[in-house]
Amino acid sequence: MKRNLKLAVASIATSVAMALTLNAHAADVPESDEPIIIVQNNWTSQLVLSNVVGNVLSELGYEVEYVPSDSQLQFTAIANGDMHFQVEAWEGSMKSAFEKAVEEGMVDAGAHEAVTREEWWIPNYVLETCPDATNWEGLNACADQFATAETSPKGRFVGPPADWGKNYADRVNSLEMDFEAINVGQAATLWAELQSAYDRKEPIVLFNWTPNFIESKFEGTFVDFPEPAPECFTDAAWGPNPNATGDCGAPRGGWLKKAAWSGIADTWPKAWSVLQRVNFSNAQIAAAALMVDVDGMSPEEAAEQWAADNADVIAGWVE
Ligand code: TMO
Repeated sequence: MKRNLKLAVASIATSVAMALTLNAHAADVPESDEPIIIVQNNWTSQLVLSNVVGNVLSELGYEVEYVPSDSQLQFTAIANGDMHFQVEAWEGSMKSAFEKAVEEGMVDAGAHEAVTREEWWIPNYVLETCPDATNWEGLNACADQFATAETSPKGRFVGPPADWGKNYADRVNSLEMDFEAINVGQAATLWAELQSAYDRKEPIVLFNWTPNFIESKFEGTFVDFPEPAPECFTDAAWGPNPNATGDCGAPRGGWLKKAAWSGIADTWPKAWSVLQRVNFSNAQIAAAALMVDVDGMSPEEAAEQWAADNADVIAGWVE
């Protein structure tokens, strides 16, 4: 482990040094001593990859600070310049807050190649007792199988921490489902609930997303809801319930974007050129989560390991 970390640090340093030699403007970096504030959220791939990006900027000579933020309120802070960069903005849970902040001047710093989904999810053994649970109506038909003392006679949906922006109680109401959404306080509770149900093959439906480490550890399936359209949220007549808005799911092929303060380009031009090139694939994000949630590394250790495994990717950003 120690040795891996040393190699990782050495390899970031080498890629950055090579890039600096190639870059005629390198002597001007950092253009400002003001810290670049990178936002951190409360799920593991984000913590790892924000450290990866921050380490690259530090190696280039920038002052970097990490500041935790709520995944919805962060965008206003970035629009205002109170925070500067977010590596992982997810369409399924953050689209509205993201787009509102863009209207207020936040910069959409581009999409990663990763394609994302955030949705209700079941382990595959659930299909043995609830065969049509791959779609919301089939799942709803077996709602009683998911009942707990807290929710009975309704089924329990194990929902995400409240700050992830999705109000599943509204969706349950709009679709008139026999479920109650019970939010967890932190992501680790989602995985603890899943592990304990999985070990006993008990029915469970919980919030999950991809890319994540889950796909390499558990066999399961997202539950299909009506594909969202803008009218789902504005026109009650749209969707399965003619009397309600919000009667749809999250996108099945969602975007993952970077968000930036508009002042980065002028304050730290070289950093801006790097941040614009940062681009993660599904496999790279899943690997980042796995190092923490399965291998038990800290996000900081995982960032070093990730950088060692992806030195060529990082070299492409700092060119
Ligand atoms: C924002 N998240 C990936 C945890 O759904």
